[in-house]
Amino acid sequence: MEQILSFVLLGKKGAGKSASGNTILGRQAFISNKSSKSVTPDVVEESGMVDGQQVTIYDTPGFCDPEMSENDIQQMINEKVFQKCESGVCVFLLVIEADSFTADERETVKRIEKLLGENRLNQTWILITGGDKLNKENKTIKEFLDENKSLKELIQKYSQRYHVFDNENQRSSHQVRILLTKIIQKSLGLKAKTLELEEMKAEMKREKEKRKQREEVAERAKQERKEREQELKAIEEEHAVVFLVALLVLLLLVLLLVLQ
Ligand SMILES: Nc1nc2c(ncn2[C@@H]2O[C@H](COP(=O)(O)OP(=O)(O)OP(=O)(O)O)[C@@H](O)[C@H]2O)c(=O)[nH]1
Ligand SMILES: [Mg+2]
Repeated sequence: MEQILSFVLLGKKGAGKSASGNTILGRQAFISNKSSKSVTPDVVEESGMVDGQQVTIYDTPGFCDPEMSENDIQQMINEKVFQKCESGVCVFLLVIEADSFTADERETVKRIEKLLGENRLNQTWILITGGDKLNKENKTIKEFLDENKSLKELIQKYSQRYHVFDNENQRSSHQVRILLTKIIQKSLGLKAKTLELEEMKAEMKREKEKRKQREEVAERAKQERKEREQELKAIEEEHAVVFLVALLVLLLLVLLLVLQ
């Protein structure tokens, strides 16, 4: 692709927009940290080469910041983003944290969709941050989405245009390459079937391994239960023998006493 590819990071305050921008560029281009107010108060533009592709990223202030009016944010994005980036290929990344998709977050999505308007929606992708947290919980993205039906529905509405980022692992260029390939292939009108298939296969493999692990644990528990039952049975039998011997001795003593 010859043209500059622009990414516009949009989302709720603290969703991980700036961190995702850093992951894409592979450097600390944007300030990212936990704060009660918006860490990014203005639109910040940074560029770089990503996987041989010239990329420009527009990081935007978070929605739902009590210190910024929504009109201000909308006006800012209109002037500093839409008017600039749309001369080339512009992709909007709707950043959502891999956590429960609350009513508040759903409302933010609606506002962003309104800001983007119908025309830009098919250039919009959902970027789920916190992939590391899912990994720690040993949860696949499929399992996570099954637990969060409204997010799953949102992804369906976006024709499965979504990707998961682990911003804790910003050196992993693989996750960026997959995102880029998916986007480039889709924007060229090709389907990213190969990659989707690759991801699906990897996901199926992970699920299979997890199922196998669960079966092994269940089998071990079954084996241990069986062993415990056998031990108990052996102890019971031992007790029965001791009891019988004691009874015999007692009878013998009684007999001896009677005979005397
Ligand atoms: N564990 C984990 N933490 C993340 C991830 N992405 C972002 N964070 C953390 O989430 C916090 C907020 O990230 P930012 O990148 O500053 O979020 P933002 O959306 O730019 O926030 P504003 O600019 O305030 O709107 C930071 O502490 C990040 O380290 C991720 O993938 N995994
Ligand atoms: Mg930010």
